[in-house]
Amino acid sequence: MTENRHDALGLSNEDVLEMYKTMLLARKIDERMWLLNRSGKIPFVISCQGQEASQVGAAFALNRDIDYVAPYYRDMGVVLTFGMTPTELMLSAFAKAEDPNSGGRQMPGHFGQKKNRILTGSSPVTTQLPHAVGVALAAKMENEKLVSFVTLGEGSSNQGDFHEGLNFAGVHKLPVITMVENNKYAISVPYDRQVASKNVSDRAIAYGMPGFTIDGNDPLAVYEAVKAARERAINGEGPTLIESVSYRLTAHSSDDDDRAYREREEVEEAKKKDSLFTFAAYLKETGVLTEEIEKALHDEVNRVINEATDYAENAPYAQPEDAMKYVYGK
Ligand SMILES: Cc1ncc(C[n+]2csc(CCOP(=O)(O)OP(=O)(O)O)c2C)c(N)n1
Ligand SMILES: [Mg+2]
Repeated sequence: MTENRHDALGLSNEDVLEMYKTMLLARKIDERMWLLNRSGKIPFVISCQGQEASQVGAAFALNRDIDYVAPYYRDMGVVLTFGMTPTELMLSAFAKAEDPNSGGRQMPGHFGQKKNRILTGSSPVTTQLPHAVGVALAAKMENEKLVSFVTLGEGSSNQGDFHEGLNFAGVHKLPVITMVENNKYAISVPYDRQVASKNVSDRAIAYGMPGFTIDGNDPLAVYEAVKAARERAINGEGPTLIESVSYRLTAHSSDDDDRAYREREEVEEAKKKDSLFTFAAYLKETGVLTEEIEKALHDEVNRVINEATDYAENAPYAQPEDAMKYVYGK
């Protein structure tokens, strides 16, 4: 019998099943989006596949009633955990008027939903980081016991916003957790052509904060790291940099062909560590997930995604005049 690791983290069997279900939901929505894209129904997909464990493990460690998240485009697992629904994600994929992110005016993956404290992001990578630091500054100034959580890719950690934001957070000891989702590529560029240091987390020392590199295929490891970072932040001990290492299982986006720059063997090798399988195996070995529960989860997820797809496909587009809404203030 595999050792039960979730008990020690304060997670019940129901909690870890919920984590698994959210990871499965994210994966299956993503897979459906590729089918819809290839059949000409939606224009673009940017995948979470391979990063679900990082996203869901981290989001579960936050307080979903008070914390703020500034997710990046792959973070379907984060926004699902924070309350965005599969139907809302599909409305965004189909660019329909009811899309909560932008009313169908932005590309998919540009998440933003005020009621769930999901910050609106923009397309230049890493701009979300100073925004998240700003939320943490506001929380500190107003003495609110909450944290701000921001994610980005490892390639994006070379943007100026990363250094400026983290330095400011370190100087002012702000309650912000930065999680770099290192999926080993920035479009076609592999890690060793992007970053000179062994780990992205090595940079934390320069900003006066702790830095950790963790297994991003293990949702429990991610949960543990983010939970500890949250506690430090709430106790006034300041920010943390976490680098969660996994692998991008799909091409960069639906407009990219990754066969041009990486070997199939490498992708096949990475699939052996796919968290959807390894976490399911862990849950089975610890007696949490049975064949019966697994089948019921798959059936439910499929039903939810079918309903979300049908709803979004049949929903109305925005009115042309809505294109100018909220663009300029009055
Ligand atoms: C400032 C800026 N430069 C370039 C781009 C184009 N771009 C979009 S995603 C991307 C790759 C980012 O790689 P990484 O940060 O590792 O994230 P990943 O896509 O691998 O999750 C690039 C270069 C952009 N959106 N913004
Ligand atoms: Mg990357």
